[in-house]
Parts: sequence; C-alpha cells; structure tokens
Amino acid sequence: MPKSAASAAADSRLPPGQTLVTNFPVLSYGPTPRFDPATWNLRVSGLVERPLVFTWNQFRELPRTTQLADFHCVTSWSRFDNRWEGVKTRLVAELAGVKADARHVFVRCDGGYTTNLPLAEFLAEDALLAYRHDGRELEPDHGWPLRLVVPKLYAWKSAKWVRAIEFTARDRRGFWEVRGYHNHGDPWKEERYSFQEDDE
Ligand SMILES: Nc1nc2c(c(=O)[nH]1)N[C@H]1C(S)=C(S)[C@@H](COP(=O)(O)O)O[C@H]1N2
Ligand SMILES: [Mo]
Repeated sequence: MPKSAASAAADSRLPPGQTLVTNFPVLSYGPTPRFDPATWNLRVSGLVERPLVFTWNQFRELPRTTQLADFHCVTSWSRFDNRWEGVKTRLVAELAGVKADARHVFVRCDGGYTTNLPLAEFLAEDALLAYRHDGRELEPDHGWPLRLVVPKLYAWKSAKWVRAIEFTARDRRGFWEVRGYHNHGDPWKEERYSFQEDDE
C-alpha cells in the first residue's frame, strides 16, 4: 500500500532506527534537582576573553530566541516540533568572547551530569539554552530552569539543569560518553555507541 504524503514526510524527518512519539518521555540519570532562583547561576569559563557568571534574573534578561526542532533520544524515540524558547548559544559565546584556540565545549549540570561537544556543534544556528518548551516554562523533569538544546545531535547532548559551560582546546568525554555512548552522537549517522568510533 502506498504511504500517505504525510507519513512519507514524517519518515524523512525520522533518523534511522528511531520511532516517533507524541508524548514527552523523561530520561534522567538521577533525581531532578531543586531550583533556587536566589542562588542559581550559570558560569561560562575556559578559553574566553570574559569569564561570565549569570544570575537567574540576568539570564532571563538576555534576548530571547524561539526554535522549532525535532528531538532524538538514542534509546530510539523521537519527538517532532518542539518549540524551545531561550537564549542562543551563539549569543552566550559572543558575550564571553570565545578565543580562537577553543575547539570543544564541556557542559556541567546540577546533579553531576556532564556532556561534551565540538565547539562548532555547540554554536549551531539552532542550538540554544532553553527555559521554555511548547509555550510553557520548562518542567523540572525536563531541565528547569535551563537546559541545553542541540537538535542535530542525540538528546543526551541536550543537557538538563545546566550550570556551567567551559570552552576548551582539548576534548573531554562527559557522563554518557565515558559509559559507552558515542563521543559525537549524530542521529543521522546512527552514532550511538563508542565502539563505533573505531570504524571512523
Ligand atoms: N542533567 C541531565 N541532562 C540530561 C540527562 C540527564 O540524565 N541529566 N539525560 C539526557 C538524555 S539521555 C536525554 S534523551 C534527554 C532527555 O530529555 P527529557 O528528559 O527532557 O526528555 O536529556 C538529556 N539530558
Ligand atoms: Mo537519551
């Protein structure tokens, strides 16, 4: 039976091995951290001209961006058309003045989760630090008050409860990257597991 135009269009947006969901599963290692707006901050450090520390109020005053994006978890679910609102990663990088020798980004979260990504992917035009999702403030389980969103990589790179962003010359593997997940994580290339890195 021929596929409908709508399902063919959906297939072309679904990376190999993924299944579309319409709910929004929660994938967290460990408990959801508590947020205190009085003590929360976001640190931007490493190879930058101007190390920055934003309070919650300062961060919310930065220019806002909206990004519609699909979300692909390596455990095989994908969720289309997430409407993220927050601050472009590019803006944060510009404010800090990322130095020319920076190549990688290491992200730290409340609760100890970390992830790493190449600078170029952190600075992708669709990447942002999001505090709203689908018209509402982010839910605590989905990363409130602030999560990274990098739509072109598997969602474990979209770190929830982000507290620190470090620009570095050398790469360093994050939480899942040292536990068997791929260092890069492109869903279109099915870069799921670290053993695949040997073939590259
Ligand atoms: N701090 C933190 N960020 C995280 C995770 C986590 O366990 N802790 N899980 C990652 C994984 S594996 C996925 S698929 C997405 C899931 O985001 P969601 O729970 O909002 O669906 O968050 C990512 N970011
Ligand atoms: Mo995931």
